[in-house]
Amino acid sequence: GTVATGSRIGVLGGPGSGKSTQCANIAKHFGYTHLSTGDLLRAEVKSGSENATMIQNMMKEGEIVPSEVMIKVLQKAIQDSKNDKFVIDGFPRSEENRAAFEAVTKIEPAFVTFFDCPEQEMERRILSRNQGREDDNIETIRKRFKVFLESSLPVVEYYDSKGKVRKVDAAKPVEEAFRYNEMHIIVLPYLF
Ligand code: UP5
Repeated sequence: GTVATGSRIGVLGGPGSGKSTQCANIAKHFGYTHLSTGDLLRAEVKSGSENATMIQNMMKEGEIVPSEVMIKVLQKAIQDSKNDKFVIDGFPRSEENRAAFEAVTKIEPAFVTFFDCPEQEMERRILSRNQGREDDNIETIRKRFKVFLESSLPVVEYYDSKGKVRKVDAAKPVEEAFRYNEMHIIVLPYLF
């Protein structure tokens, strides 16, 4: 692989912390491509590709789909976007995800925005979302929280040890949480 240029921003945070909402804002205001890993997987399920059933079953259980599957899906979306500025929403979800993605693509995010939100608020948001997602039931939500704490938080800790984490108070209303992001993108345009 080659080391591509451009801005890469990773967005991590628990289920319902507001990642997708804010990534859509960032994309719209700053010309980034929003790579929603959850949406990409839901599109795979719909398309009925060879991995569709496996992905669907894993998402129903709140489990992390294998790195090689997710990386292929992401690489395709990156190529299709024809943009070198992108926000990666909701990936990597485990240290294994992260190491595999960096090894395969040579892409490391310039910085990572961490959406910090109390579990109670995340649960409230997901339960009031009502978009028919198969994983938006209380049982699966609890599993998603567990996976987040056990597997995804260590990724945030890893990036934090490299001084790359920008923490957002994601419990704030949408507009306020966005202004915090905006400031960091303007002030810290890490390009590499
Ligand atoms: N809302 C948003 N911001 C708000 C705010 N500031 N105040 C009040 N309300 C706010 O928001 C959730 C809801 O809250 C919405 O109704 C919104 O209007 C409101 P959203 O922006 O969707 O939050 P987000 O953090 O994106 O929540 P989501 O539930 O989508 O996050 P998950 O990380 O759980 O879901 P995702 O779709 O990324 O992944 C689903 C599954 O796919 C995973 O569980 C896993 O099984 C699989 N997956 C992988 O295996 N690997 C991957 O790399 C990615 C996904």
